[in-house]
Amino acid sequence: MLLPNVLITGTPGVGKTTLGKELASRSGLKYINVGDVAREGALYNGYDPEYDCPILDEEKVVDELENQMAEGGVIVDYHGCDFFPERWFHAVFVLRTDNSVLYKRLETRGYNEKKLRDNIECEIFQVLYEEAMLSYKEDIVQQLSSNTPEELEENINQILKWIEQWVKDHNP
Ligand code: DAT
Repeated sequence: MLLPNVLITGTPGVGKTTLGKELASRSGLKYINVGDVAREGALYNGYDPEYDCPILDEEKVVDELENQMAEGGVIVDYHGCDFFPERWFHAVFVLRTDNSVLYKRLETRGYNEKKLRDNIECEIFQVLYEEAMLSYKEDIVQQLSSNTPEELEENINQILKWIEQWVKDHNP
């Protein structure tokens, strides 16, 4: 059976992991957190002293995921999307969160002032939405508001419906 690959992207803290895992458990698709994959395989090619974090080796990450993506039925979670092959994804969902709500979530994570400011700016300037619109066909990119548990539930149901329709359309 053919199954779609779905990308969940957006600024850190918008709810990608929460949504991605729940979606996987309800749809039966496989959940992949790119940050975890990189950590487990040490897929880095440097260290960014300004942001105090390792730099992702994008080529190695793509190589690592290629086989699973080719199989289909994968939900990918990452706060970036311009280095994945465009052909991988059948739908791209960009989660969006209001600044005040996002600020509180990131503060809870213990982010320092700079990291907080950078991430809030990233959301204000809709960096991930623009990146998604530039990297994929516009008609497969969709923004979803992710401020409340009610919206989380709505988003999960909306994506589940989309998956169901895709499976119907591609498995005659
Ligand atoms: P991300 O994976 O984008 O970094 P997350 O899934 O870890 O984000 O969520 C960050 C925090 O916000 C976490 O405590 C769960 C909470 N959260 C996520 N989506 C939410 C929503 N729609 N409404 C309320 N809280 C949410």
